[in-house]
Amino acid sequence: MPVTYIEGIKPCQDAKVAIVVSRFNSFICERLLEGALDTLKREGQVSEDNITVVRVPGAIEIPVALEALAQSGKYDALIALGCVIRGATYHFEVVANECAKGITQVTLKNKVIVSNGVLTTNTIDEAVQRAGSKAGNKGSEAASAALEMINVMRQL
Ligand code: INI
Repeated sequence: MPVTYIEGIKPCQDAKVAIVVSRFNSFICERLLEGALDTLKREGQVSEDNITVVRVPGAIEIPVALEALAQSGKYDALIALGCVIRGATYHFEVVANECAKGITQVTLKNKVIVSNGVLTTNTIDEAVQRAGSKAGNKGSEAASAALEMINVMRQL
């Protein structure tokens, strides 16, 4: 018996994708959004008509918006984009952990792909590095993972 391999390619022209992006630290989050949109369109060949962007105040609000989008049943994948910076808040752990926990809950409860592009960094400089400079663009990576997973899930 040959081994069965299930793996995803990236192009996904018919995919419907929603992105939830935080306004907090918007100078970083907007770069993540640019990266995600570029990857969805260029790598995934996803039509602009099939992409929805939802803006929320901060990382804490990301999971509830994801939950509503997941419940709508309209999307093949969701992408979460945000930025939590340790130096900027005393409740870094609360914001970062609750956001991450909520994202995992939404994806497992609804069996919908939620790609996590929420940066959690020690400094603003680390965030800048991951938002389109020397450490790449986490939004683009999240979009790429979403595309791959859409094609994986369609085979499962
Ligand atoms: N939200 C973020 O997305 N990033 C942060 O770094 C942050 N800090 O520093 O506090 C942050 N706080 C706001 C939070 O996400 C909620 O919007 C707010 O608490 C209202 O519910």
